[in-house]
Amino acid sequence: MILKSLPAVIVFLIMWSGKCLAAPITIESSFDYNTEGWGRIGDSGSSLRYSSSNGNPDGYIYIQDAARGTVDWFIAPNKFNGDLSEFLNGVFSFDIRLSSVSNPILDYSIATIMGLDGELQTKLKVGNIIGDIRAGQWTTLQFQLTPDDWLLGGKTASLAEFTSILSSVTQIRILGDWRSGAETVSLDNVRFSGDSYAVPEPSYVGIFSFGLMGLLLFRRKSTNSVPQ
Ligand SMILES: [Ca+2]
Ligand SMILES: [Ca+2]
Repeated sequence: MILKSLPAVIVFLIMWSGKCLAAPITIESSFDYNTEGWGRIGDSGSSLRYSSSNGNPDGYIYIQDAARGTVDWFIAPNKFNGDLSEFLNGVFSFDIRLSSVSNPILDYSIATIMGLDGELQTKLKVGNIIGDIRAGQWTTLQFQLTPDDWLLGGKTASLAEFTSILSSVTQIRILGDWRSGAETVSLDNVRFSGDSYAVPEPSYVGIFSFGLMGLLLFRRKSTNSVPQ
């Protein structure tokens, strides 16, 4: 009876061990001590700065926008680039703090993910959330790493397009220019989070299965040798 069910037991244990190998994965900047390699692109008069206190909590970075007409963006460092496909179905999140919410530029996307095959832009735009943001307070924004939260060329990306870009990320930008006019935009706790589902190594599965088979054979032999 035991041996008849052995294949089912092995399949179950392989599936179970695969689940057990799922591990949370994170790429994160919390700016505890410095800018962590973050940069800025945009207005030549604007600047990227660091503060060791008054973040959410502790350190944070901020852009002081000179308002000379070019959009400012925070640029993520290299650790946020490359193959991020393991984060598919995960979450991209960060905390933002605006010095002012008046005269918002309503049609700006909040963040972009550039890959070799295109640029994903958040469907969420300034105009969608500015009413929920209070000047001077931290607000957490979250984006699912699925096609539904992103636009590619103005349309919802297909899963294949989305995965392709996530597999070859060249730059991640977060909006540092939310209103018409000068402002200070602060950023903290930038995070990619998800789960990694490692496939069990064949050798590991083989050893595990042979071990299990040996154990069951031993048990069967022991049972058969019990005197009547
Ligand atoms: Ca911080
Ligand atoms: Ca501005």
